[in-house]
Amino acid sequence: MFEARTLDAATVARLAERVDRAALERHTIPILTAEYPAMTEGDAYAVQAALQARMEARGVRVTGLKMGLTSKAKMLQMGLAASLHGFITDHAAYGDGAEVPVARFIHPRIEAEIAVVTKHALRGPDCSLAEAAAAIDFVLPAVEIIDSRFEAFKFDLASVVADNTSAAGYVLGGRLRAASDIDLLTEGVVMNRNGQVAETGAGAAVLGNPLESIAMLVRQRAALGAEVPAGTLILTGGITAAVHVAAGDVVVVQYQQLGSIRIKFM
Ligand code: OOG
Ligand code: MG
Repeated sequence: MFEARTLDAATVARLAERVDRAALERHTIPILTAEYPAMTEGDAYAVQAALQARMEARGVRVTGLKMGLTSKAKMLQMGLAASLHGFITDHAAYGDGAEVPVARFIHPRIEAEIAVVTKHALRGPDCSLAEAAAAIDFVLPAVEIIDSRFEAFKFDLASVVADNTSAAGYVLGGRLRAASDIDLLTEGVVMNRNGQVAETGAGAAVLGNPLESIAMLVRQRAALGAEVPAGTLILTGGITAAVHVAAGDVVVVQYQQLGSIRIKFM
């Protein structure tokens, strides 16, 4: 699924450090393919894993997994037509009503997503939509905060995978629902910023069905020799294009049946 790796272990470690430092120091860096044009997606997931190890070594806790570039709106916005995955952490995990300092980020954007928590492990290169559906414990709404470490929020696939798919934080809220109580395809979302509708969409924007995003995550993890354990929080990807946020912005994301999430950026 991912092209073979071309970078040696020392280079992988150096690129992980470069991305990590940019996030910690909140400054942008050139895309990694500027220096390593032949870098593959396989290399990029190795850098992402090295980045995760660095973060965990200083006490950051991985709280789940995320899919990205799963909707046409996001693919068009970023100019990339392939879905990818990364990890999310407790570093900037917030609840409904949170006041989020924008100084924690470089040039943050937000995305309205449907999230799930699994009750069974999922594994294998052939994971189906039905298997994904059967593994869901409950569904909940999530707003992801993304923040590219790359200049002008522009990147190619290998660079953004290495940068942990721009993951920077997330806000959970709304209400938990059994998957059987929700039609994930028609679940509507309205993103308001400062009292104005910024984006609207429905669950089917995510790969035709957010469950397909979960199945694809499992297949991608399988290609890397990993599974998705029971109890994993999964963000299935932005339904609409991402929206810029700045200090003073108040965002309210309303979901049809999953409740709403309010965030104030400070
Ligand atoms: C990459 C991450 C995209 C999503 O939900 O589509 C993503 C990016 O656009 O910076 O998280
Ligand atoms: Mg996202």
